[in-house]
Amino acid sequence: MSAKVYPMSDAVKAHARLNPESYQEKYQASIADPEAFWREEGKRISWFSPYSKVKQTSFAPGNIDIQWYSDGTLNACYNCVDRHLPERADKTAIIWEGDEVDVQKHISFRELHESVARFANGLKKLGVKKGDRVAIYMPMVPEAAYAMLACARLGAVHSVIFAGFSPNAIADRVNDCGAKVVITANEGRRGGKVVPLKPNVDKALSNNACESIEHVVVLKHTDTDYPLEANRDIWWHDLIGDCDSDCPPEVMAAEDPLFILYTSGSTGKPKGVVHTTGGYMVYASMTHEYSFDLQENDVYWCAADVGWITGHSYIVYGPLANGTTTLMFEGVPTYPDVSRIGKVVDKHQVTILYTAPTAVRALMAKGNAAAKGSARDSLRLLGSVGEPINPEAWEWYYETIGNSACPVIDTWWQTETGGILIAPFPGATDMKPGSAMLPFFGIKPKLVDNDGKVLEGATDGNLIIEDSWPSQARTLWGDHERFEQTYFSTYKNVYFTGDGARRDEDGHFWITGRVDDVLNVSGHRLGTAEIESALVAHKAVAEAAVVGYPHDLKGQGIYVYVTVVDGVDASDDLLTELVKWVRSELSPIATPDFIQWAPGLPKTRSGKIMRRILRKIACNEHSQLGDTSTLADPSVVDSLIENRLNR
Ligand code: 6R9
Repeated sequence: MSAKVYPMSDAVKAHARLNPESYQEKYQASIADPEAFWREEGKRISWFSPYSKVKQTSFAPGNIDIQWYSDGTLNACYNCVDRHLPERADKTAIIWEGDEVDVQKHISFRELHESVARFANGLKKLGVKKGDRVAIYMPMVPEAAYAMLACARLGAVHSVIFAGFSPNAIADRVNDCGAKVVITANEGRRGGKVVPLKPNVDKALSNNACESIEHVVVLKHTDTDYPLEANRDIWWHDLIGDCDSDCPPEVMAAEDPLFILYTSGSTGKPKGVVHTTGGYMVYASMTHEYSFDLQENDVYWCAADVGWITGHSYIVYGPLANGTTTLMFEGVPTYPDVSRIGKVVDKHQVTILYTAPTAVRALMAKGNAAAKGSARDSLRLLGSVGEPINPEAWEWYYETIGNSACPVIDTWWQTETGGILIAPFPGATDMKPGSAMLPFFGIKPKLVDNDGKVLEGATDGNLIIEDSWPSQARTLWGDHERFEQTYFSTYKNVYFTGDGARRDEDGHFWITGRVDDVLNVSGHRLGTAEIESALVAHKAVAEAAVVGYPHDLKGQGIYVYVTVVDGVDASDDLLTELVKWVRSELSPIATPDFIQWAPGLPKTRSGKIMRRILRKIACNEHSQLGDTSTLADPSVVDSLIENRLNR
């Protein structure tokens, strides 16, 4: 399939900070002399004492050592809050949109400072100090951001645990990092449902399962009362009752950890990805500014959850470091109905909307209902993150949500990268639906074959990054060896992303998905994402997931799970049609061997399809599914097993 090219609109080009030449110039400069480039860019952050060192990084086997700005001192909270007080005290820092339609709050930078500093003083009373770990298990409310920033203010290392995780997952994470305090809420709200958070924390801590925990701080977000355990639990409002807002930010070294964020790997045990302070702040702030072509009066909405890296870098740290008005949304795009996103955009006059392909497809499945009741003409720019966006969804997002007037910035990055590494640049690049396009400044992506040989020109390959960048993860908490093993041992002296990618004739990158999701069918390499993309392009298909299974003749066969659009009959005729469709859309090599109708797909709570489970079912190994506790809805698995086709 040859790619359709969408030019950046003249409106974007007219004010964008980059054009094709200036992008090239700046990129070349960043590669030619990273030391000089990042020495200059580091100044976007306020330092208590300046750095003289800039880049001290080694990817050498046995000596993975990543340090940036190591002799500078700063405080991340100061950068997100205090430094804006002279110019932006009355500017809205956070717009909070509640789960219910008519619930919202506006918090100015002055109010943000007050709330964060008071809460930091509260944590201090509980004995939290520099270097301590604090777990945050909160709904999407402003207090979640206050909690993160308060930790940063004290130099405590936060570890946000997504509010959809189960008690076991909480306990694992708390124990791995030895957290002293858990900050939670009695309940959260999501899509009209109440989510019990405090009871989950109680379960996680029961039977002394988390010995490091000394205190639990509970925000009263709904009216429900839960019993507090004496000497352990305290209400948020009681904790801050007698605290004032005088709380000097702790002086932190650039390489002091800012947070730990757990992410899943190929093995069962979650990895505690560690990000430090200086380089992370420089890179989060810079990418947020350039990738979204930030303007002072933007109302910026990243619809992710603070439980994920996207929420860390692009709801809290990046935007607030840049003095941006950032919108936090408690709910889901489909509640009360699919018109919600558009209505929130209109209500708050959102100019930048950053969300995930899975959300786009959920809206797209309902036809044009998502666009009803809103004009969305305040929007200037759209962003996408989290998985490859299939061209069909891209085009729908562009045309229907963005009124064909806003560029779609498809940002490729990872928990481990801390910030965006590959994306189109407003003003500087055109857009190709499905392509993340070009590297950010200072990023050297390369494609290698399975032996690590660097491949040139238009080709497929494994995506590696040749050199360090400031917001790169420094280690895995307590397990530097696993850090090296996971990211620096498949290919020596480079960072291995775990993703596959294609570079086209124009040098643009197309992420094909995790390398373990790439199939080899009769010696032909096929991205599961490519096949899924072809399927989703069919009007009857709402969502599709493709996995491989061992096939006697072809090496791997193609097993497809399809969710049809509401109201469509999952008939035998449609099945035949879809097989034909994939053959013609993609290639006869990609002919599905099995297509199973899936009323629902097993997804993590962040919306990622858990292919591991689908693979097991496709391989007829459903008795060994492993851990399914992190699924949003574990019940979909049973029905998939019951109706499996490869028996
Ligand atoms: C930010 C985030 C990382 C993995 C990554 C890749 C996939 C993320 C993508 C994308 C294609 C994009 N991914 N963004 N694939 N295009 N724009 O999602 O971090 O949760 O750690 O996931 O997600 O496979 O390796 P994380």
